[in-house]
Amino acid sequence: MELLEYLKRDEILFLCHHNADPDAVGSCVALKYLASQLNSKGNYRIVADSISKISRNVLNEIGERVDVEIYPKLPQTVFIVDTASINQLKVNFDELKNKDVILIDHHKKTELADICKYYIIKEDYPSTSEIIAEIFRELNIFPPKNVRIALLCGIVYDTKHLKLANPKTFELISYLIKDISFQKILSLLSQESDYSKRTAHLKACSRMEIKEFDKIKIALSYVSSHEASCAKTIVSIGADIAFVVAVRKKEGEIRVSARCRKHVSKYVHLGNLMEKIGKELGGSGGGHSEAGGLNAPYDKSKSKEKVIKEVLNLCYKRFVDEYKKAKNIN
Ligand SMILES: [Mn+2]
Repeated sequence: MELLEYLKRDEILFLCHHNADPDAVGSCVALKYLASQLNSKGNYRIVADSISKISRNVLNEIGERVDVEIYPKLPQTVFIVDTASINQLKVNFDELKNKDVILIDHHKKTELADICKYYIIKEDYPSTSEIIAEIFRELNIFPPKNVRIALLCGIVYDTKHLKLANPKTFELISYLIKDISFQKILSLLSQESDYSKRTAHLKACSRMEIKEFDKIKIALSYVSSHEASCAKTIVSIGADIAFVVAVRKKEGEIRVSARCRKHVSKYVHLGNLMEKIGKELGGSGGGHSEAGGLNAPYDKSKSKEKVIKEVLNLCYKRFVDEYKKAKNIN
């Protein structure tokens, strides 16, 4: 397996996407363990520019660490894990291009793959953790309990508590779980929505504009943070598709998160749509068929209100264009 040649290297940096979720963290913890089994003298580190609260729960439980850093120093070998596009990482791209980059992911393939020496992208896997668990199984290396907890958390989190699981997911869970309590995994992943998140949900709903096209309810809104969770919430209470913008003036950045119901994703793949709109806005995007996002630079010469309006209009317009094309409506 070519992957193993890279995992045997003496120094490896494992990179998680921004606001690293349990799937990214679990996958990295397991890869780091695998590397250390293959090369006990290796120097291995996991880095993310930020870590989600739930991931912190998991890391505390298993006694592992992820270093929170932006623009980390890059060794010759860099693994990028569970990450669809370069904009989800705070790394020096010019420097990265000259390294041996290995990508392991389950999102739609983007241009990030072009700079990789080697990649494993399995879009049909509900989680990256399953891709990694399968590698362990194939190698006949049974991971220790803390690594299995990390992978199970990744799987259960990304499958939305198994709602998106497929038959293989259950097979891999039964391979991993053995002496681990499933209730324990669920409790590590459960958290009361925090105050700022609930506030953002309520604001997103109160500011929401609802448009309709071909009986599809399209919700457009904006917040200053938690845009992904807001888009998810808006779909859960009735929209067919939601676009939520967050403008971060200080960081000079616009973020858009989109979520939709399955019947919409049959016509428009949100990951593709967000990749397209992201490029149009001078940034990048990607994601899955029912969940996507983009990051783009914020044009400071324009007011926040104007930017929000323009971005939401663009999302609406491009979505309708793609939908019409797919459904053959003129
Ligand atoms: Mn994932």
